[in-house]
Amino acid sequence: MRTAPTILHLDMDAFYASAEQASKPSLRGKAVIVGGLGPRGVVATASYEARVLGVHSAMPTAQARRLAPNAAYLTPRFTFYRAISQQVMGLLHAMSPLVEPLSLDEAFVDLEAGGAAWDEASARGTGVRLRQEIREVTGLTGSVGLAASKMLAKIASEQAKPDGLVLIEPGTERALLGPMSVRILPGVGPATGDHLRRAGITTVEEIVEAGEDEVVRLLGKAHGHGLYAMALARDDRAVVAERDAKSVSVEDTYDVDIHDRVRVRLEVQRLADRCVRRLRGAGLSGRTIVLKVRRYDFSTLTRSETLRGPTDDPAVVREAAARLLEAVDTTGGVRLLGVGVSGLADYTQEDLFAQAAGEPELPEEETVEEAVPDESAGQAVERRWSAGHDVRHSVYGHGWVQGSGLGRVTVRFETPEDKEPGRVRTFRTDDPDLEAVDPLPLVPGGPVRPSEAVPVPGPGTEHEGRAGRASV
Ligand code: TTP
Ligand code: MG
Ligand code: MG
Repeated sequence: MRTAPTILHLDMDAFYASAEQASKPSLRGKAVIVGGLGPRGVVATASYEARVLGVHSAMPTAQARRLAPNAAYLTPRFTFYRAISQQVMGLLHAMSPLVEPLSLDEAFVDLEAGGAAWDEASARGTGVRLRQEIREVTGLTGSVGLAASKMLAKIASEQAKPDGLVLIEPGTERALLGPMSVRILPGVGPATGDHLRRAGITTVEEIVEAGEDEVVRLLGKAHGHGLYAMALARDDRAVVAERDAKSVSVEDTYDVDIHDRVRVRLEVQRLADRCVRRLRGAGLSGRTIVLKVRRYDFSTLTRSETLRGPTDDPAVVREAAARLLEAVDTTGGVRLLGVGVSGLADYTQEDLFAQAAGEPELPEEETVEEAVPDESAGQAVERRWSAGHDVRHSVYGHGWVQGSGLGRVTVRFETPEDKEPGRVRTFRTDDPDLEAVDPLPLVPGGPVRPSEAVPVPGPGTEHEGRAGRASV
């Protein structure tokens, strides 16, 4: 293990909610909840003002409404968040060639690889500068952890939240970890935590005291050894640049195009099962499920869904692939289908026992739909305006949808540059002066859309796909 705290972990603060607050002056300092707003919706995230009221990610939105009835409830705008994410990742890439993104708002950076830092002082200076740059470029705050290993860097950024920086001095790791809950260790989710607790182990120290043999007896060989090493703060995992991340995938080309939707579904299920067999065979699990479809006209598309944690559970992969397929039009016929899993983890899963991976991400961006003729009735269906999405009125200018229903839509007219909350006006949902538009940049001149198509880790182009182990 290295002796200087030169592994940096960055995580943006209340990412989706902060982006919305930066975008909408009237919501700054207020409880903001971003998530699915339908009856079965879940909270994606809550602003820190809403967390005080007990609202948190993955909570049913209905429950959040009881806890925070006066909060602003918004549907997510993934394209907007992705654009901000790219700006942040760009700053990280400028520091080092070794950047390992974990999600839109989170990444590890090896500062030594870029020569950006070599000791404690230079590491701290780099972290401080990064936080300033993020604020200047995106208008948002991110928290930084610095340590000699990935595990500790991530713990440090968690401690730094919100809007802070924590550096863990090499040599102090074990003393720091000892009294912490076992849940702090990667690979210990609720189920593994319970399992250990029933054996009388609740803190990291108690794992060490129990001894390696006992931990292996409780959790099995692969995970037991790994977890015991983590408890001793031994974590040699390297920061792996995105381009080195491997995927496992399988695909089939059909002699005759498949037209039958039921058959297409069946094939996707079979491919999902085959993909999981390979994944397991390589001792891997992954977070991102990818579906590839080549249509009769050779147009090829990939769709992907990132789960909460890595999985190698066939049911989870099958369900995700089926969900992705639902969004793909296959009416003209299908020549090729593929299923892949990427975002691979090779030593541990989010939760060894529970595999909390079944949670789907929120559905792709709900966009404001233009009037669509209702074929059955021959009438126009009411235009739908999603809460939180940006609009433009030909007279009043730029604003966002505060709410809609009963044929009315309420818009607050304000832009990210405004210092004061803007005015609210109500219109008929079919008002021709009102149109859906892209969000405005948070910082003047900044982008609002991802600069290029986000590379989707797709199933390999080789015949049977690739299988590989993320290099460690
Ligand atoms: P997180 O980094 O876990 O959370 P956060 O950025 O909202 O808050 P903080 O880091 O300050 O604790 O997740 C990043 C984004 O990912 C989050 O803003 C929304 C999304 N997300 C979900 O959609 N569902 C979830 O269950 C979680 C945890 C996050
Ligand atoms: Mg975050
Ligand atoms: Mg995060």
